[in-house]
Amino acid sequence: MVKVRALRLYHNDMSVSSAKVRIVLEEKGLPWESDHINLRTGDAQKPQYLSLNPNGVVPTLVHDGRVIVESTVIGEFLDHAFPEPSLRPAVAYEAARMRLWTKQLDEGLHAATATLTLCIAVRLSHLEKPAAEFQAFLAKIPDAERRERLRLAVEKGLDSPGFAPAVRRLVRLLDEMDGTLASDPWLAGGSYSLADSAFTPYVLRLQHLGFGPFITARPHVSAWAARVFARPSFESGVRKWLNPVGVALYERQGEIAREKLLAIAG
Ligand SMILES: N[C@@H](CCC(=O)N[C@@H](CS)C(=O)NCC(=O)O)C(=O)O
Repeated sequence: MVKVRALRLYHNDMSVSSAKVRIVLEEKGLPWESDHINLRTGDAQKPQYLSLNPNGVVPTLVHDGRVIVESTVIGEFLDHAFPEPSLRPAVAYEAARMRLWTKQLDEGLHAATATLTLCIAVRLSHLEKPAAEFQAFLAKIPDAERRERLRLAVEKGLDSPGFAPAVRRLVRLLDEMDGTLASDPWLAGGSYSLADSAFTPYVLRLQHLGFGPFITARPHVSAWAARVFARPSFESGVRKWLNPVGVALYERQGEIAREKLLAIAG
């Protein structure tokens, strides 16, 4: 029996990177303490939080007083520190496949999903603010690339220069997933792994943001989504945290963006 020292997760209800870690915690049945960070009011940019996570993003895990950032790294840490049940395939080749999936998320897919979310939906909550308040919010974002992405999303919405490339990248992802899942039940091969837990909230986000027809058109992705959404870790790590007002906004705006999404996807 592994002794579980205190695990505290700084996270946000609707954040995909946070959900990614909550699923791992739930898959492993680990007890954890929640510290909810309100991203819209800028809690992540406050000095106290920045001292834990200098990037001003969620999630951050604190284990026994030690801080770990970056959701992919946190997932790997949890799997190493609490090996049962293992979320890393025992077969070396499958472990490599798992890493290639999670690497892609860190090297562009997360950014594409963030662009999609900001341009379709989140921009509306920033547009409601007085301009000076939004400028002050922007100025506090430590990373220049993220700052520019938000500025353009708020200013230009679906006409933001990053929007169409992000849609095309995410459609390509669904094609790649469908290809893999045509011959294997899980993304890395024969067993559920950190790749499946990581992509679960992203596919849900796509579903919320008008990508439903793209998912339905790919039968293997649809069947995989049904399987991961039916796991108990989805209920306790994702569904229970979803903010109904946020989901309704995403779905409404996703519907409005649908025509443009279909035109871009071709
Ligand atoms: N590479 C980071 C990305 C984290 C990230 O971008 N988190 C988003 C939420 S999903 C965030 O905190 N955004 C800050 C904001 O919206 O103000 C990770 O995987 O942990």
